[in-house]
Amino acid sequence: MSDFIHSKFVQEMCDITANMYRQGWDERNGGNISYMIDEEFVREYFPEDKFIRDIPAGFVAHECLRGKYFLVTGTGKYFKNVKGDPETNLGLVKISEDGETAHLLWGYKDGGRFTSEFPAHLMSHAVRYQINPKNRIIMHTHPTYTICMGACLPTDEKIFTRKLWKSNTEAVVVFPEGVGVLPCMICGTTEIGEATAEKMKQHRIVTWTNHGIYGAGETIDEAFGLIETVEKTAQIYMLTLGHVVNEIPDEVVIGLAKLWNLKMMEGVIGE
Ligand code: 2HA
Ligand code: ZN
Repeated sequence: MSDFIHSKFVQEMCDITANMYRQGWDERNGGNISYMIDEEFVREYFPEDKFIRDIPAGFVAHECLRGKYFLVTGTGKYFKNVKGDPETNLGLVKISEDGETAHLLWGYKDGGRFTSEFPAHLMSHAVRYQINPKNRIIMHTHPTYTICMGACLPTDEKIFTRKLWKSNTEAVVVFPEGVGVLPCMICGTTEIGEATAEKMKQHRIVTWTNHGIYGAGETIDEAFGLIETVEKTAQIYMLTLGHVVNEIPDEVVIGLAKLWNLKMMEGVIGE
């Protein structure tokens, strides 16, 4: 049995947090990630559940998440520091059978706990998991141009999605279901967690106006790929704002979706 710190799960978290920090998205303690890990993989490192301590979940997790294991970034921790000390900056928890407690198996070595956004993550996990049982990742970060774009547009997901689709031909292909948009809200609350999860019923990406973005995926690559494509496109939009001569025509956006046999979010193009 090798040590969990050398598992691919911890390595993936180290690599992605370092990468996201280098993008300039995760200043100070900005951003958080939760990674659902199947029991069969947990057992490779922990033949039985031996808990270090219990942490109140802060809310009641949905039934479909009870007994599940999550590797989660710690509250107040900096993405830039995860790679150098994963055992302090990350924790592996099991959600209790009543959904009210997180049992700690590994990590948070300094006595810490999971991100304050973990309840919001779990609400989104529950929605995405029920839509797609292969969903494993919820990722939150503060990508600069996405935040700029949200500040320059009405908080309307059809308008936001349309601007993205018409700025970069990759956009409709990567997120044909569009981007969910929330207005400016107080983060760390149940309200924003519920509102995000509600949007996650239709979208794998949800922006928080004046704050950042939530992405979901089966893998770290999928969740990150969604976010980086939104961010790259938002950068194109913001750098060309007020100067565009060659906007992507509606028929090209529709043609791309047809070529790849994708179901587009309705009411975005051609109205
Ligand atoms: O974890 O990003 O939204 C810090 C945050 C809160
Ligand atoms: Zn944030």
